Amino acid sequence: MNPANPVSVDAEPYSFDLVPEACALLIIDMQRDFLEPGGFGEMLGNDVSQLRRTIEPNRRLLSAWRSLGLQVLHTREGHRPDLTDLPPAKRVRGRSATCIGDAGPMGRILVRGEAGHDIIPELYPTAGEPVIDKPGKGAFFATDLHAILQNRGVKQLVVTGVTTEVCVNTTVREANDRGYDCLVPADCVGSYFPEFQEAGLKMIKAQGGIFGWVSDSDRLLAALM
Ligand code: TIU
Repeated sequence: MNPANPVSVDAEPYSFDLVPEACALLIIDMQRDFLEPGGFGEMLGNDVSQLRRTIEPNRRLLSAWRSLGLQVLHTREGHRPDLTDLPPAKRVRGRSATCIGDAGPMGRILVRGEAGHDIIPELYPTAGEPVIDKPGKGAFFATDLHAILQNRGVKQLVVTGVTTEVCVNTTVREANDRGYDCLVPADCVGSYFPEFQEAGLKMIKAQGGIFGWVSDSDRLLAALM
């Protein structure tokens, strides 16, 4: 593969011309707090086992990106230990018995530096892969993600991670408005709700790809490798 030449990825609503050197893999919030019991996802009343099917396809994609020497970035949703960046509205939303910042089995929920806030071991970042700590759902809000992507010549994003209709969709919409082409591999994103998984992907690719493209890891890897 020549990194400067586009490769055509079979996708909906039509094929995606991926330019490897300008296309980063952006893995959203594959944190223990969302994928393991006792974290934020479970605190919100969700069955976290729903998301675990995304781990293996993400691991394959990450391994391919690394072996090709392409760019990888990771994000983590969470807050400062003093919670000064946590909007009061976000803290009390859901009226659950435990809130962001409270102690849980994996440390304080959704707080930076705690075990639950960190990325799952299967997809752990390596040196040179930026980790973007974000206080909101979108990865561009109150972060330096856009600057890092611009400085590195990134124009396209393969967006994976959790959850499809929340942080993945919010980030794809933010990226689209900033001029990035986004491709979402369906098996590499997950929702606690099957109907939101389906709708979340449809919303991206409808209307001629209003926010981007949808494909899957097999089709993406077949084009790249
Ligand atoms: N609750 C839910 O589905 N998601 C989040 O709160 N954050 C992310 O999607 N990362």
